[in-house]
Amino acid sequence: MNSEFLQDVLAGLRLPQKELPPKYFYDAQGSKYFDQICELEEYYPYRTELRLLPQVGKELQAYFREKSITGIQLVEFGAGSLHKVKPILQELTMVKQFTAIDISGEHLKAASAELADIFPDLPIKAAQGDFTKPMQLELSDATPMGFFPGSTIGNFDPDDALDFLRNARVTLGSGSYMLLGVDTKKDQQMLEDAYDDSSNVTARFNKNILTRINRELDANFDPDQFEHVAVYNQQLGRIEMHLRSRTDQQVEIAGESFQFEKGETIHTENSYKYHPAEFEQLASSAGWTRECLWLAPDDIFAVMLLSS
Ligand code: AVI
Repeated sequence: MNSEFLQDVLAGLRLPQKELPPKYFYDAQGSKYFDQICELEEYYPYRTELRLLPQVGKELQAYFREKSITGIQLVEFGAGSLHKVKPILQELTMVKQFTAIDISGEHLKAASAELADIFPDLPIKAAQGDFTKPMQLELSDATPMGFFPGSTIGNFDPDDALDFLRNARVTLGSGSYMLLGVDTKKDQQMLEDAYDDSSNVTARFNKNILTRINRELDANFDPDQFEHVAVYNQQLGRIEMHLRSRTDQQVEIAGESFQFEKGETIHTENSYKYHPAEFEQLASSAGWTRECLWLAPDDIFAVMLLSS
């Protein structure tokens, strides 16, 4: 049994507002559900950012040329399936080396091999590790640029986002750049629909964490007895996902009992949304300066270039 997973689950469910860390969504099934989410009509962030990236890559090439920068080493944080880096690599031809960092070594190896088929002349390195902490990477003398797409930074609480941005500066070193995808504040209905889609894929993604706990931690959740909830918390500027108990019930996990009252929730994820100026302020507290900003039509998604 994975003891860190068990300890995190027990600690989260002992809190007055029960919670589970969202990083545990992503077992093999959860990652498949997430890929399905990215295909949904309602989930605008994935396709909106992907459509913006060819233009971003093209303009970055001109931007760096103007600064007499001739070589970039690109470092993707939390690289996952490496879909987003392709349009950047296609346009930003001055990338001399690409390093992908991810917690899951297996996934990373497969995705890196696929990328190597498309860009056979590009040196590609896969670094397994916790990218939220400072890391020692083998960097060449080309200018480092971090890449953190998908608005994954929105899944960190603002304090953790600040820590990540500070640590990324340490990992990338002085004179580095950072390219980030940030989901913006917008119409509440559009936000809530993106996290509570009509085909219930996000509901399955959310409940899958209970199935995973049952399988890996000797627990007896009945996922059908929980309901998927996604609400926009206006005050905190975040979508919150919860699992709401449909009834009074008791669940056993590795010998410990947990009581749920009807209507009580387990808070499973936050997805923070930022006005570009708000995010710029956060980045500046971590020592980064905003250099460029690309906005999707109707400002529904932002991509930002920061310099250290
Ligand atoms: C990975 N992350 C940026 C997604 C998001 O939009 O916060 C995770 C997600 N949760 C539900 N749908 C998508």
